[in-house]
Amino acid sequence: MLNVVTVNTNPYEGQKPGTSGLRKKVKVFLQENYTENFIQSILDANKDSIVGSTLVVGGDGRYLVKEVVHKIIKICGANGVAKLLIGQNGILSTPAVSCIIRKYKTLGGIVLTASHNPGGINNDFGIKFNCSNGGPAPDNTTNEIYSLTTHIKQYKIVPDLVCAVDQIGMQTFTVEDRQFVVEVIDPVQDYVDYMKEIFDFPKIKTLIQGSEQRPPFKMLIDCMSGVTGPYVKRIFISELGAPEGSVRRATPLEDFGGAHPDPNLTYAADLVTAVKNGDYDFGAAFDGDGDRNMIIGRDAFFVSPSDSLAVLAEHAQCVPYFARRGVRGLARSMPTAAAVDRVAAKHGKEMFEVPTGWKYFGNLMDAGRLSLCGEESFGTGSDHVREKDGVWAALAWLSVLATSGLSVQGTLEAHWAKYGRNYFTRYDYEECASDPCNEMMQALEKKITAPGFVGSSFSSGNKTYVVKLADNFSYMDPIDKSVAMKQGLRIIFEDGSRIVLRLSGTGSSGATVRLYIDSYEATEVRGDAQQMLRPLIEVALDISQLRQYTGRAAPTVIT
Ligand code: G16
Repeated sequence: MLNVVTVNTNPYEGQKPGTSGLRKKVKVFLQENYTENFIQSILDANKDSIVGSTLVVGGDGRYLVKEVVHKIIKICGANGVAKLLIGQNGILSTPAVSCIIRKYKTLGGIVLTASHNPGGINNDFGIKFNCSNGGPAPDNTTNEIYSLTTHIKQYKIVPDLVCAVDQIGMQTFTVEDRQFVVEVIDPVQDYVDYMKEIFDFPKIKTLIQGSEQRPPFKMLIDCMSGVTGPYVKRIFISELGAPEGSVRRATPLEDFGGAHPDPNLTYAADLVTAVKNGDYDFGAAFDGDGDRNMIIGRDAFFVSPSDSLAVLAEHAQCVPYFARRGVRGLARSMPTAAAVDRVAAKHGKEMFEVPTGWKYFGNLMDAGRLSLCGEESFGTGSDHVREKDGVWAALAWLSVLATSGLSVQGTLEAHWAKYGRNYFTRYDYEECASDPCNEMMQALEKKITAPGFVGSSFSSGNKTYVVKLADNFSYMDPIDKSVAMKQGLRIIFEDGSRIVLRLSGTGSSGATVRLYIDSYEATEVRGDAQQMLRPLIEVALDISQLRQYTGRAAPTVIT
């Protein structure tokens, strides 16, 4: 029999979850009781249902995941949790956690990831709680967790509980007078089974392997040394018959091989170069925890995440899951370009604009009003789970291409010819000093909400923009009527162009400023997004005084 020990502790400041969980430097989590406090607070926030419950636990394989899995086992055992479902060696992608929570109807799950942020002893770690719907906890739950961290005095632990998380199978422990079960599961099986229900694997296999009508479709998938490696190998190589060489960086590494596991043009530049210089029809990259994706075509033709969502919405019927169930509403986060809005309007679907953060899609999906959604931050997904899902997005694209016979570029060009094109760019200024950035946001909010700003005009190049609306975006959830305030400063012009500024909620130190520019051209004007948007970018830099406040002449990342 194992004993429960109650340990006295003191609160730490700053354990406030951001856009998606608590993300800090590893060394912050290594402070005495820091991690224990946060885990106990998660369990306490669920105090009415924690005893006798089942939770899912897993992470993206980054530095500290294994140690924290062991802490979670010991703390959950002490708090009366009946059962944990844990990915072997603590590995589970974020969408797989969501899938498993839903499939086994658990109380929720604890996800160990800092997503696309770098890993290793000197980099980032994160802990996130997902609820019984499989999605990231909503604001009221994360606020409750945070509040508990501010006055925690004790946590409970079973110090002598030793569990082999490398062995698949059931392990039962007697903790005082209770049975506590830890089931170590194959991290990929449930997820792969689900993908086979959602997609037509034989059809995608024929695309990849080629047929009498079509040569083999060549692709290169970059797992960026994150968690998706085992999922990608099982799905694309074992199930869909892609050649071994179709996959790169497919072994999860604690430090992602020193790389920044964020699938964008800057941090996945290796993939872009390889596809550009090689003979590939398709390229995809996924982030550390497998929820983000980047899609490129032959010659590294880039698909912006906003366009990716619009294309998948337009061709949703190519995916058997949607063909069977139909498509309800569509949604995007506020800064995401409005390409999908046009698809929704054309097909008569409800369209939602939510704040940045996947958690805001959950209620709409649970209420049966939302099927397909996405974010400019390389997130695309559907109501099959309650997280964005990188591998799902790649399979959805292959389903579209297998049906149409078009190339990636051909698909986009056909889409723009039909709907016009939203040009979009995002400028990231990473790890700036926090104070001047906060001052900048305050000053800008004051400026754009002052009388007379609406109706004023700004000129740059040969363009003049007249302000139609300017505010700090707030959102009322149509289902539970909860309100999220101050979700980003936006300036909308008469022609529908938009400038959006917000501070990132996923960084672990300093402030990251994100500037988003979205502009629509109804007729087919061919041009590079950076060139097309130059006048509006200049207007944005001028109104915000961003260069002056941040001291940065240029952004860290341009998407
Ligand atoms: C998280 C959320 C996303 C959101 C993103 C925004 O992504 O899950 O829904 O779009 O943060 O990040 P930021 O606040 O930095 O702009 P992830 O992939 O880090 O979990």
